Amino acid sequence: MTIVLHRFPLSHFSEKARAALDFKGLDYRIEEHTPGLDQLAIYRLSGQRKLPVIEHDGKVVADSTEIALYLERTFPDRRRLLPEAPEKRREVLALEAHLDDTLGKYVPRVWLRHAPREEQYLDALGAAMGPFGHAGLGALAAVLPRAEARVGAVQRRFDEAERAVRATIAELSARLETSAYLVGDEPSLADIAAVALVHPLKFPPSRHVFKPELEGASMRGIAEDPALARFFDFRDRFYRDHLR
Ligand SMILES: N[C@@H](CCC(=O)N[C@@H](CS)C(=O)NCC(=O)O)C(=O)O
Repeated sequence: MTIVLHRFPLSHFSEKARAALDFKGLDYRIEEHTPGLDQLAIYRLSGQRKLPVIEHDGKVVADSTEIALYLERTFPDRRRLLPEAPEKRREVLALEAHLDDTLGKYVPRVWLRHAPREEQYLDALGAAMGPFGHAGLGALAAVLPRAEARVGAVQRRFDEAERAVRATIAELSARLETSAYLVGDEPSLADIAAVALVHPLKFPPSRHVFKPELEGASMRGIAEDPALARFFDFRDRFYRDHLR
């Protein structure tokens, strides 16, 4: 039975679940949602309001990690997200949890901080989201830099987020100096989490990006920063080699 993935189009946690479906080579259909009223339907379906959620064979699973573990349990014959060896498995799960706590938590704030300065990126996003989205992004771009300058607390939260994202990407790049993938020489759920959770900072080469205009659209201040380039190169290669 085809799996249904409910997602918010720009959501990095949704992208993580989608990447896990792709990696396992499963057939799935995407249902797009908009934050706000749609979340009532999500609540009715899953008992909570966040996405991603999948439906499969009468079951409903929420949370990107739970979804990946469900797919691994339900489709053991497909490509493995987790290594067999217990020690490696623990390492993959620990790194994935760390990435949820760092990239998962802080990427949206880094996105917010950089969005107003990223004209080309905002144009691509505006084109993908239509006139309503475009107007909303314009307002955001006008308001945020003033808020950041005036409110020290906003500035501090943005600083904290950017430090955390940069430190995490530096850790990942260091791992990639000694192995082909983040945990050893086989791809795993840790790679899926890493490549997907930076989603809105540079949209990947994937036919499942929300709109084709977004493919490759990049927040240059982050994704093209030479200090982070090794990781983003790995990210794009991973999509080409392992995802659709
Ligand atoms: N731990 C969850 C986090 C999911 C999450 O935070 N989703 C965001 C979108 S990226 C969301 O649905 N936010 C809407 C809300 O908080 O109301 C997962 O791994 O899936």
